[in-house]
Order: sequence, then C-alpha cells, then structure tokens
Amino acid sequence: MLPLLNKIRSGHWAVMGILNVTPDSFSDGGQFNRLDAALQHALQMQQQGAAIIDIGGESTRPGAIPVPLDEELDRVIPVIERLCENSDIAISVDTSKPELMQAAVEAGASMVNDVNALQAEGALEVCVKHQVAVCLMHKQGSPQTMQSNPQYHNVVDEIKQYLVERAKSCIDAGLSTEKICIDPGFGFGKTLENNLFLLKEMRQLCTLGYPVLVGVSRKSMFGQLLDRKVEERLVASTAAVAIAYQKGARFFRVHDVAETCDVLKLCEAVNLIV
Ligand code: 9MG
Repeated sequence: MLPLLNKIRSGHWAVMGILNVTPDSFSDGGQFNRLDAALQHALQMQQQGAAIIDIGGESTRPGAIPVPLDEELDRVIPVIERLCENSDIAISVDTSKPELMQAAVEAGASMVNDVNALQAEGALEVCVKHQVAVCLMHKQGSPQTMQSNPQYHNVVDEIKQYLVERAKSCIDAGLSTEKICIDPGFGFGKTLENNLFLLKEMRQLCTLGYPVLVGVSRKSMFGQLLDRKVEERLVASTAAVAIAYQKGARFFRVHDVAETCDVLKLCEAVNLIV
C-alpha cells in the first residue's frame, strides 16, 4: 500500500474501485454465486485500471440502516480472502468498526477507509498496531441524519481543520505520516452548494501535506444539480474528477473505473505538455 500512496504523493494518480457487498449488490444466486460475482467484478475493475479495491459491507448513503458487526464480517471477509487468493491488487476495507478493520487486515487488506475518520473506540489503535494505510474522511452528522440540515461557517476551513486534527491524532498515536490520506467527504452532511464550493476550493485541501482522496462517483449532488438518476451520472462524475485533478487531487474512489481512467489519462497528458 505504501508504494501506492508514495506514487500519489509524487504526482501520479490512482483509482480506487468501489466494491459494495451489501445484499442488494450481486443479489442473484446464493452465497457462493454472490462471492464469485464480487470477485469477478473486482478483477474486472483491476483490469480496467484500478490500483486498489475498496470493499464495504455497510451502506453509508443518507438514511442507511446500520449493520451488525457479525453480518458485516460475514459479508466482507470472505470477499477479501477470495480476492487475495486470486489477485495481488491492493485492498481497502470500507468500515468504521475496529473489529472489522482488524479481521480485514489479517485477511489481507492494506488500507482502512473510514468515513468516521477512526473516531470509534479502538479504531485508531488497530490501525497503529498494524501500521496500515488509512483514509480519514470528513462528515457532519451520521448517515441517518446528515443531509437534514448541514451547517457550516466556512465549509472548507472547517473540513481542513477537522482533517488536520484527525491526521495529527493518528500521528500522535504512532501511525507514520506517509500512511495517511484525507478526504473531504462529498455528500456527507453537505449541501449542493457546499459540495460545489469544496470542488472549487479543492487546492486548499491538496496543499495540507496529505494525499487527497475524492469520492464523487454517481453522488446525489449530480442528481440535485442536473436532475439525473443514479445511472445517468457518469458524465458529471468523470467531469468532477477532471476538475479535482486540475486542482491537485490524485486519488479517486469510483464505480466507473474504465471511464475514469480515460479521463485521468487525458488530464495527465495535458498536464505533461510544456
Ligand atoms: C464509503 N464511501 C462512500 N463515499 C465515500 C467517499 O466520498 N469517500 C470515502 N473515503 N469513502 C466513501
């Protein structure tokens, strides 16, 4: 995982492919078929250019219902094991639960993607013990309530302050600085205007000294702005990736890996022209 973050730190881009293993994803067939379908999807994203696969068993969408630990373990760990047996791609686990972080790292994950920025009791300790790479994301409120009435004095300043404080807590607890990336958390307790302002001011986040991960893929901000359904948000999602790239972001969490890689190759080629 470190080579990937170092690559990003030195200016290269990387795509994180999203692999949701909730019951509504890969829903046809029994347990084995679901596992196999998840594996095939991960391998396809690798082949399309993903450098890391982010595996999550609990939805973090607005209004999502929390999933008990046992169920999240059952959903996620077999997929990590199967992917490790079949590929050498880096794996990230999308969770806020320390027990799942621990089990996922033991099963082969090398990154923890936590929308709660390791604030759950024991989460930071697990990551320090294993010296695992982490993505610290900002959110306001919980998935159940976060979109009801988000409030900021200055959304960019508050997110910067929060992420720098969380990164410092990790470093003070013994995690090496080079293992940390940060994420403003598009759509997590943000209005459409907040999200657009964050995109516009992305450079401020990219100069804090940590790689910035951007997750805008198919998000409701595009539904609000353009009146598009989830399956109609590809163009806007990849355009937002291009804007974020131009402002310094190099790490992108996406559903549509092939299309995003095309856009990033174009951005990179333009950047390299003198
Ligand atoms: C799990 N998850 C959903 N959206 C996300 C985002 O924007 N960033 C990160 N790091 N994780 C996310």
